[in-house]
Amino acid sequence: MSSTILPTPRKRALLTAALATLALAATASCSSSASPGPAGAGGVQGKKIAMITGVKSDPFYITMTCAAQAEAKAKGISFTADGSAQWDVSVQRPLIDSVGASHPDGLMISPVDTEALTPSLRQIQGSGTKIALVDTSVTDSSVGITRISSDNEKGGQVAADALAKQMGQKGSAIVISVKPGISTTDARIKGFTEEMAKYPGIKVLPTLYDNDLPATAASQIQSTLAAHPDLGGVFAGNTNTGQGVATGLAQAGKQGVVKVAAFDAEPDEITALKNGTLQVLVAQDPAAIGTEAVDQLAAAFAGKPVQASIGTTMVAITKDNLNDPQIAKYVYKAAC
Ligand code: T6T
Repeated sequence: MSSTILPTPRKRALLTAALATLALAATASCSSSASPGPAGAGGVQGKKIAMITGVKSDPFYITMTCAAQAEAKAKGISFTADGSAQWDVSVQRPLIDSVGASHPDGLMISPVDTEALTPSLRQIQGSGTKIALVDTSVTDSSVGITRISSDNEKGGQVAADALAKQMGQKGSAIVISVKPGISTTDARIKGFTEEMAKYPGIKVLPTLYDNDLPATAASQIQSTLAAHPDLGGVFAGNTNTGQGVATGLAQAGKQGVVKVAAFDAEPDEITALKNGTLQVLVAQDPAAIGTEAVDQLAAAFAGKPVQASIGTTMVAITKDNLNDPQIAKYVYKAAC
């Protein structure tokens, strides 16, 4: 099987999987701020962008931050980045409020909830800061001058088709994700469950939520195996869930027996793909999300047109295409 790129006008493409293996290593830590580089084009030099990610230590957001930082430097824009210690409104809100009080020219943010943080974001926007919603978003469409993310519902559909194939279109499957109320992972679950309905031989069990804690996902997998010995497949909704599911299956001695499609492609997931604990990774392009967000904010600073919505590429990675350079570039970094 060979992977095929589906070219689309807006970099929204989904590569279907083939099979290969790639060794990937993460490198030294990513600095969380950068002073401007050479004079930026478009009169944006000296502008300030602050970034707040969903979880600071998450390689998805590290990869996004590294790219945003580089793009800001190239444009002569000051850049600072921070993120929650964990996926929690009560942790992210103080970060948002303190960044808001500094009145940056632009704020790139991945809100950890579609509703709870909207009042803070409205207040920041009202005081003149331009907001780019990156990866996750909020229900209130008046928040943000641009929204940049993967097509998460499509990613869930691809995970369903890939997992059904791995399972031989029969048996029980379960979705484990972070928590309800996250725009991205909710869309993945929607896409996955709707697509899986096309496979009558597969029974999808009720979704479990791990609060983005790998240890919780590991124990949930083991208790699911105890209750459903016929469990044949798992859809893991993001990096930490993919990590935890891999750990839980290894602890239960079920690597490769229970098939897994997981979102994202951080180093531990790549390791699990290589050792056969995970079978398919739906990788996003967080670097493109970060770069596009800086570009859109820079356009806004310069009074140029801004694209309200940008979809970025996703890639289905398996053991057989991991050596393909066109695929390898989508593996996330654990540091810049
Ligand atoms: O899957 C990504 C991101 O797209 C999602 O919104 C939250 O989880 C991740 O950050 C990976 O942990």
